[in-house]
Amino acid sequence: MTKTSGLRPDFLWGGAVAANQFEGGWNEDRKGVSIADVMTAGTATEPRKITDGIVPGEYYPNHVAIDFYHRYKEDIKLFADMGLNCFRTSIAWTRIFPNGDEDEPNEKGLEFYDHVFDECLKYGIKPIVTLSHFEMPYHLVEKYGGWRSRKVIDFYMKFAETCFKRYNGKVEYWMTFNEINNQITYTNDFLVATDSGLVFRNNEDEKTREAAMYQASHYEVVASALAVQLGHKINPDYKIGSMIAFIPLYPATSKPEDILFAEKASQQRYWWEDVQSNGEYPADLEAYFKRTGFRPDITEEDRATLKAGTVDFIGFSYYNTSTIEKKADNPDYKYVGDRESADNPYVKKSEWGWPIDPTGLRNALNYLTSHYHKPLMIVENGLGARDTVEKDGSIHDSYRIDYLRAHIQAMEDAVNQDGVDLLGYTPWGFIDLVSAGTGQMSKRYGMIYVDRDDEGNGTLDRSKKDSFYWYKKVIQSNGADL
Ligand code: P53
Repeated sequence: MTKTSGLRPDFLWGGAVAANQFEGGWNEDRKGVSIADVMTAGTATEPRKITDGIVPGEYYPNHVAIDFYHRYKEDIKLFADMGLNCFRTSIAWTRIFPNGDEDEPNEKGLEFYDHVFDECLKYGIKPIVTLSHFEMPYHLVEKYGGWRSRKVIDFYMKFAETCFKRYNGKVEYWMTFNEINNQITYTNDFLVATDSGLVFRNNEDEKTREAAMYQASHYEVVASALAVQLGHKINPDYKIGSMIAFIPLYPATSKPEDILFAEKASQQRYWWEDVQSNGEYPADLEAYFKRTGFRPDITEEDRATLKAGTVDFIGFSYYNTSTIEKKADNPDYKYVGDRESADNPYVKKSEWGWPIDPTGLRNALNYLTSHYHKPLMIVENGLGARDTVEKDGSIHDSYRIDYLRAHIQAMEDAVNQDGVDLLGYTPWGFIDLVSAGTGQMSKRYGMIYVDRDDEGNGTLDRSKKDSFYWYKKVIQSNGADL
């Protein structure tokens, strides 16, 4: 008998990217400027700048990215060669509505995704589409303050409706917002700008940022719930999911306060999923709003919308765990992100400081299943690492294979031993692309190499790394041959 992985026979094996990090063609065929288009390049320690519009002389790595816009045919052929049966990408909002508040969509932008999806389907690759992945129109940021404004719900809905109708018959799986919960770290300029178009240029204090984050988040979960309902009306077979950045939070010690803190911090980090999956705000957040006097604009009608628009599945990214500590100056058990973190001596870290913890993925799958009881999809996972190209052009990325193998094994354990209902696995940046967090090319996740460096030099030629051949074999065996 041949070995089987225990994964469902129709398991979705793919790879994931986002339009702004890999398409390029940033101002072609009437595409508008997105929030990602005004971000410069940074490093592991130096943050990307968010400039006030496009500033001449600055380098914006997402403008050309890896030029998928002009190379999609050859690229999709490579994806097919790898054996993918699905491909997760996003639709650049600014290709469809360049400013975000137009009445009519841009036909050229719509055509581009027709071509991309048709090309995928030709090879039996199912597109899995995120509507909003860090690329809201910059015009909406400037004119409306991003998702601070309720009006943005209508603009988003117009975009969603246009996509749901146009790609009916081509796309079955959708996600409404990418990593909607990154903004819990509202102290970080990048994370609130990419999630919600919140830009703070006047050194706003933490309270102001926090209030803006909760308001923006509320409008987003309402928009998500409306999109779920509308999508199902347009095509009852659509599977529409949420997408959160899942980072299991470990207590630094067994001190009771640390254990409680891990729980309280998870509540703060994951309430978006409670709303999108369960259709209502969790008790601890309602209590927090009361206690602190935050009063987001949440109407009774909004609450009914949330209840009626719960998601069909949960998409999530998993890269690492985080270990946190209840510090003495944190009586309110507040969790923002980095500043509560503690060292974990039991896990190694990547060059960019991200802990490497495959067991954490099994933990994530268990947590999500026991909290929400919905089918799950791992829509991002991977290792950002520097690669060396040998004289003969080969790339021996055994570190990446080791990372992916251990994580796939953990996910199979979760399915076989824990009964998790898992739809698919799409490792992040399976073709090298621009890092979101740093804007670098050198932080590579790919199994396909792209010849481009952090300054924008290189031929943009594609080549296969060792991991390409390895992953192909994994897919062919439906995960049995790791
Ligand atoms: P990069 C923060 C925390 C977790 C995931 O990230 C994150 C971020 C933002 O940096 O982003 C997701 O490129 C995101 C992708 C991103 C990927 O993880 O910073 O959905 O767009 O590229 C990896 O190494």
